[in-house]
Amino acid sequence: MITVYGDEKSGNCYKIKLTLHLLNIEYQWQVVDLMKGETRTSAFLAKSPQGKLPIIELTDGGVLAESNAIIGYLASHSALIPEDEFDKALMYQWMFYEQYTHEPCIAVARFIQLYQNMPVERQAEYDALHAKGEKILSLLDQQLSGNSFIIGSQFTLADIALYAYTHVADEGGFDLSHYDNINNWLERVTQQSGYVSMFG
Ligand SMILES: N[C@@H](CCC(=O)N[C@@H](CS)C(=O)NCC(=O)O)C(=O)O
Repeated sequence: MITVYGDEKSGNCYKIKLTLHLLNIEYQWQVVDLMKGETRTSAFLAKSPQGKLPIIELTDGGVLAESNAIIGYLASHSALIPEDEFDKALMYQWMFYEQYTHEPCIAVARFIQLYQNMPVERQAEYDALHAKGEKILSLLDQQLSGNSFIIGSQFTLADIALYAYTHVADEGGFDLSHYDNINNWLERVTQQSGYVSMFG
């Protein structure tokens, strides 16, 4: 059975859980509390030299890191990855966008607010992330105008990757109420067969 090492509040870890549930794959979840320094222990670093969550460990001992690589592995040959090569590339385009632009902004603002409880020394950074974050959310809202899902009519890994931190963006101080397309899309994601919530 696959073992997931993860922190329940982490959106990157939630991507793995959501994908496993959508695909009805059995797994066990090993809690690693990053706020207690459990990603820095020698036992964890032996599995994950970067000291980052999530990772998965396979029965043959293989370990995989990076949330979007993990969901790509789990979803191989499933309908979560388009067969059409251009659509597949569009899916990757949005998954790279999530990692390089969306996550470092939305997730970091959420980390400062939710995990760290707004330390004064990070206020300026938090404010700057908010200015960037509104642009990112506007772009996402625009992409979803006329599209049921991120790349069009098909629900793919790009939706899972972007859903993870968008649906909890309010915990980073973002007001999603005026992003109608995002809200309709968030709702559509919850209607996917096998959907599980972050703490479900
Ligand atoms: N690009 C990585 C990001 C991994 C990452 O930053 N993980 C955070 C939790 S969401 C972590 O483990 N932080 C612990 C630390 O930096 O000590 C991914 O998508 O998996």
